[in-house]
Amino acid sequence: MSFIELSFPEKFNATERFVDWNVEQGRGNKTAIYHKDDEITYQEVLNNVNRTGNALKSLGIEMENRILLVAFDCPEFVYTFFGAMKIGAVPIPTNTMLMPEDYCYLLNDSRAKAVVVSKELLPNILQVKDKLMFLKNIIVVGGQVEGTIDFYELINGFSTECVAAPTTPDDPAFWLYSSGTTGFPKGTVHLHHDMSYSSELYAKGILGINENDRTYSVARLFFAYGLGNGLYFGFYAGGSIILHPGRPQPDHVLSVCTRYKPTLFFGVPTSYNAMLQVEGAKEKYDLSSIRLCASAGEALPGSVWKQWREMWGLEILDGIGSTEISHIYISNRAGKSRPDCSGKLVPGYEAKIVDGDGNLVPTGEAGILMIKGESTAACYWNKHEKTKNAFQGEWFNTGDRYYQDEEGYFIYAGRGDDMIKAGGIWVSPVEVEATLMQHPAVLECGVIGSADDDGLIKPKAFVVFKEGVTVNDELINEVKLFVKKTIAPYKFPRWIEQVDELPKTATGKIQRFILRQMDEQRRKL
Ligand code: 3UK
Repeated sequence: MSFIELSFPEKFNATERFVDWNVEQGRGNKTAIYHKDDEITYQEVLNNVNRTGNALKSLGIEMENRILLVAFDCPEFVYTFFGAMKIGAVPIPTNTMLMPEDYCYLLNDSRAKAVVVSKELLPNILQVKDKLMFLKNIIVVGGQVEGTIDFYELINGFSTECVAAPTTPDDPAFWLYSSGTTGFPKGTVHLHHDMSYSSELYAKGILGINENDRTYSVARLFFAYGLGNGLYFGFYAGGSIILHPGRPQPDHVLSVCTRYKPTLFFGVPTSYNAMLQVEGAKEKYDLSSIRLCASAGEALPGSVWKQWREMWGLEILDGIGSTEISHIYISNRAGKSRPDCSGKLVPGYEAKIVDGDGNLVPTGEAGILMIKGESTAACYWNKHEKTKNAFQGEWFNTGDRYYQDEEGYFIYAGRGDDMIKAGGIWVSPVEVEATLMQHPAVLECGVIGSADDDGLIKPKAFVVFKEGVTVNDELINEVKLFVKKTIAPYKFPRWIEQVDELPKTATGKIQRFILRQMDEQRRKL
């Protein structure tokens, strides 16, 4: 069966399905969220979600108004996400690692009327405050700051009852911004029915999630991957979720697993690899509660898959998903997973692999992967041309190159464009290049993704330096640091290779595919 249809009432509000439903099912006293020393029940979550919804309404937030969420993984994230949706408003979880200018763009592009921001991240917003055209309220989580609204001061005192806005299954529910090669990130508009589909098809269908599960995701809630793993899958099934703020350092992640005992663990290849490097991990930490591990965001190197199995006796299910499809649509299965392979189609989704003209390619040949499924976003906000390119009728163009073997397994064959996925996060080579160009020593440059010794992709720059510049380690480090400080730090080039010239087209465009070939040849030597 390729099509799985869920039925929705004419009026459907995702918060009622993911939050209220758990209390209706008798889980009011069950722990929904483990966060630091707190255990928060479903009844408490519902009360705070309702309070938040009512409080946002009191600020003048109406149906369809957007609210930007720049917060670490914490209960207030959950209250804002579901509270906003309950009143028909549209929360937009955003990357917490961006620069002030990035938030300026996101706030103006989305026209969010309010931002809910973790106190530590507030300076990023305040720095660009004068340029914000639509923002009216700054709500701060984690401490009082003059001139802003304290989250708990705002919501306390509001009723714990809140009638859901009369949304339909097809109303906008939340947005997530996704980066492309050129231009600004695109607001991906998800509808109220989308989370039910990805929960049903992937979380239930592939992981068999149920109310006894406890989820823990290394990928943060602001990623589409983390949002499902770390939040709404658990609530969909009436299970429990473990939230942990702070940077996901490998020893920290292992100690969270040991302490809170997740049954479903979600990582990205970079985090699995980093955990494998922790000395004496087997003696210090206990992962015996975990029944399944998943990986997504970038291809999982077979070597990491093997080492993890040897060390912990656990299989990692690699799967590919995207912000636009909400979550994973091709995945390995428990007991049948294969290294260096994304697995098979998740039942409920359809896939086709096509050539440049949109014709199907023969089995075994690589082409562009197109996906069809009910969790797919409606469009990119305010970006009609990009929407037309990516959302083609019912099909979504993933931009990934894949081939399928005789048994139906899908094997990743690289991106169809120049985008880099590093540590599971998008990096646009164009943005890194533009930043490098601002450094006084740089004449020209080209940026690609290059594999490190563990097979994980990171940005690498080929640079032509200006005449008269002395190129030594000091300068190289200075240039790297310059990028790290100018744009989000994870985007900086881990390697800089000096070249005399760059390969270009007749019209002067840098040919990154030739740089990739040069890089690969050099690695083989
Ligand atoms: C790449 C992979 C090879 C691929 C995501 C799970 O990563 C997620 O969403 P994004 O929008 O990026 C999507 C792109 O990332 N990719 C993701 N997983 C794999 N490449 N193997 C993989 N296993 O280029 C894809 O188009 O950031 C992942 C669930 C939800 C997600 N949003």
